[in-house]
Amino acid sequence: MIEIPSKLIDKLQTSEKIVFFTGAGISAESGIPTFRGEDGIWNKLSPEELANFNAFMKNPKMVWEWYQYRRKITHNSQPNAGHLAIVEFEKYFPEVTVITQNVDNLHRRAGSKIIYELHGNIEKNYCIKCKKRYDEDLNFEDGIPKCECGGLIRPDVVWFGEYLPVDQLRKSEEATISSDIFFVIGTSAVVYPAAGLVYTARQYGSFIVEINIDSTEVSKICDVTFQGKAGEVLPKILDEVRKIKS
Ligand code: BV8
Ligand code: ZN
Repeated sequence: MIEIPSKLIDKLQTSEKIVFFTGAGISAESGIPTFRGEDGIWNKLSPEELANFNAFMKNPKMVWEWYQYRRKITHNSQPNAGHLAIVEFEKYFPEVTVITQNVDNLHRRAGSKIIYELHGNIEKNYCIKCKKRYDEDLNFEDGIPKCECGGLIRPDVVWFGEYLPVDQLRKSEEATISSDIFFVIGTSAVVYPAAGLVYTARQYGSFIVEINIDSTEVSKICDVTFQGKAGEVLPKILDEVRKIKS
């Protein structure tokens, strides 16, 4: 039975600006494996071997196979009750912002209006030589998509050692600073600078609510922590919001 603490109910009553900061855990119930859980994709191959530029230049075919595998999973997956509950919040609060570390496009497919993608989007690609964008289907001749200029095409995601898109990070920081409630959902909060947003939220006095099946690096600085699945807890909090706002 999921209990909503009264201090969260009080906060929901008076809040206007809500931020949902999400990680791979919110897409787990859509069938997309997380990175570091027991079924995590990085248990077999480490992130250093796959999600970085040198790995890509050394073995573009292997890295492309990994992204094509993940792209197939995301194409066959649907937004789950957690993504959809976040969209419903937009009916009850004047400002709802999604800041996601996920590249699976599920918040967009669920219908969220304001989304900042800190680590890129698996549906997008660009040529590393001339930067031409290739966001439609790619043609894989010998397993590696090539640009008309002859350059290698890569997924438009942020790899380790790469900078996050400056405008997405700046807008995420602004939304975090002015947020009344900052939800941290389905993230192990070990990857920076994204995870730093939780500390920014705390520094500026946001009410921080964690939803995770485990405890994490940031659990101790949250005002409320739900030990549960995002797809179950978020709809329960939404029910509470409907009661308050009706
Ligand atoms: C940067 C790519 C500046 C896309 C990802 C050495 C050199 C350079 C940088 C560093 C360095 N050492 C450290 C760093 C910083 C590094 C970093 O933070 N490393 C960590 C691992 C120590 N960061 C960077 O490199 C960043 N760039 O710093 O640039 C710079 C530039 C040059 C030189 C120096 C510095 C770039 C970070 C982005 C990396 N790219 N992905 C892709 O292929 O996906 S990170 C990868 O991890 C994903 O993007 C993912 O989003 C992110 C975080 O993982 P989570 O989303 O939290 O997922 P995880 O599996 O970990 O956890 C899932 C959680 O869900 C769990 O807690 C689980 O309990 C929970 N859960 C499961 N099921 C459910 C659930 N919760 C609720 N309900 C459920 N049903
Ligand atoms: Zn090119």
